[in-house]
Amino acid sequence: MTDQQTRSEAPELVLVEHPARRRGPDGASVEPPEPLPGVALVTLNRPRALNALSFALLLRLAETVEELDADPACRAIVITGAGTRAFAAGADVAELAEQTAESLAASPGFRGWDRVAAVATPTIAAVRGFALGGGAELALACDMVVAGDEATFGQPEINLGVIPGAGGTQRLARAIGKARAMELVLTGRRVSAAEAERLGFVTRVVPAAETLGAALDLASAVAAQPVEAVRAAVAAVRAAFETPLAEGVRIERDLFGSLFGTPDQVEGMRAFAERREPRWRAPGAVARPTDGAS
Ligand code: CO8
Repeated sequence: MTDQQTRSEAPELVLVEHPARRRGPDGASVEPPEPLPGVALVTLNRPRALNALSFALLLRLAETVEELDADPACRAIVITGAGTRAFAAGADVAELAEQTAESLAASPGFRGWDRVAAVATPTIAAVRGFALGGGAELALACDMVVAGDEATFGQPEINLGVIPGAGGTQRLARAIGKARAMELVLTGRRVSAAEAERLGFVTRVVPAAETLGAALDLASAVAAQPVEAVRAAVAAVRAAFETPLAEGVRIERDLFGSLFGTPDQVEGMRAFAERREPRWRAPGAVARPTDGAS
């Protein structure tokens, strides 16, 4: 992928910056530009509709993260929304209003969230403004969430006569517990970034203008770690969401074992013995320990 690459079919729906550039405290790229090796930035780009997730946008998003996931030079993905008002205000309600049970069942739309959640590369949502409905579900589908202090999360679907349909009832319940998830889903109440952090589905809250920069810095820190161990850790922690405890512990043990004999395991333990910093392998084609593990 090239810097600021877009696709010809729908050039404005999703933007890609790979490698991403470091941002300053105002959210602007630092000068001179400083590429962050291994970090990709994916921007939902329908700011006038508060980045509402139309079927076309979801498809493009899923394709984009999967392409990045297949690129060995990409070691962490940040997903954000264009503009300052919203990460994403949900699925596109105008489009949803025209659906039937049958058309939805046949639609690949739901798979957009699943496909983002399934990539082996760690993902970070950088949330400013509204993350509602499918937007909150997209943040929940990411591995970590960095939120601006004015961000607002919520599952307002009940106010539309429906329920969360992109994993919200499941991922939210697992992230914050049944009683709290039930209240948010049944009332549609919005929560602030501070409350979301207290509830446990936001990794970190930062001043709004610093959101993207903080998410990119976090991604950069992850991208600098040994890649096979990162992917194993991602798969193991995700397994905690997907499996009973005993099965998750078994998956963790298998992944732990799979790292022994890898160059970075040998280097990491040798560096410890020699009291020096480890020198991890540069990004490149490596086996993916997540295969079949999550
Ligand atoms: N879909 C489509 N357009 C939207 C959406 C949306 N979810 N949210 C905002 N917009 C549009 C508005 O229509 C408006 O467009 P226009 O200027 O052309 O009229 C523009 O964005 C700006 O919005 P507002 O004027 O409403 O801005 P406000 O600041 O007054 O309000 C809110 C901001 C509170 C975020 C408000 O826009 C709102 O409530 N939006 C809808 C939130 C919502 O209900 N989200 C849940 C949608 S359902 C869902 O996500 C289900 C997910 C599972 C689906 C699975 C499908 C396969």
